[in-house]
Amino acid sequence: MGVVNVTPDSFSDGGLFLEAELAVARAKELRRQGADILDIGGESTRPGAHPVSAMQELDRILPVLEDLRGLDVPVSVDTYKPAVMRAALAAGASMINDINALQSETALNAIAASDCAVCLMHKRGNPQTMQGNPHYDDVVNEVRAFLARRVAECEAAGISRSRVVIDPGFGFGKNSMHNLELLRNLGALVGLGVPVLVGLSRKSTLGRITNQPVEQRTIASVSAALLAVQRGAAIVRVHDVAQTRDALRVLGAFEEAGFSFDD
Ligand code: HH2
Repeated sequence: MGVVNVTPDSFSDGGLFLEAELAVARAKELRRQGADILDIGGESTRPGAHPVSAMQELDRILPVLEDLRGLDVPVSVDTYKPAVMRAALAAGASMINDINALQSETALNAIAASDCAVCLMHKRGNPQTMQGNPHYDDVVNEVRAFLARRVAECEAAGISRSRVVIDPGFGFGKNSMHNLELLRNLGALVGLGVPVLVGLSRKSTLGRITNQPVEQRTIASVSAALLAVQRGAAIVRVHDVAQTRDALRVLGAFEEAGFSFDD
């Protein structure tokens, strides 16, 4: 999944693709580089970000969606607002990526009324507050239980499991240790039986580990994506598509050759 942020303030590519033409060109470039899904976002959710109105978000993403209609790749929209979900689906999006796991009022209805795919992400708190000393007794089990509950709520609302993807929400109310624990135990989420999406690309945990600024985190991000896929992630949400694709090709070739990591 290749990320295109149509925002002025995203932590890694804020302001680069705010013009619709630039965002569309970036989306097409990521497609050429091998993205199987494009994720378009019109509001930053980095720690400390300020929310924008549904109208502002739509002003940013609708021209991009219109232009991407007919491209040979599914388009996802990163939003937690039901009004944006509805308009994005009407404009051709086929997936909604919701960092709020469809907990906003009427979000379940908006998705149930369509046949789109949906990503349910775990987070603790909101972007303004979420990095203020997050605490868990058992991060893996707490995140797992939350996601299992949200998948069940979706099913009860008429959204079949076959449309659902889950995501532990790296960095959303989690410190570096929580993130690493979740990555190491990704199998606990894979065991829920729906595809798992992982978004670690360029995140501050990788900055802390490598001591690199956000624009120098490609190698760390590719390494994290590889670890995630080895542990069962079905989708990795990344900014550096070409580099990630090559790494995943090596892993794919290794696995196809019949070796395993126990060899
Ligand atoms: N991370 C970000 C945004 N959306 N969605 C999912 N499902 N999982 C994630 O880990 C995730 C996400 C944050 O990254 P980015 O979009 O690059 O930055 P910003 O929120 O500042 O636009």
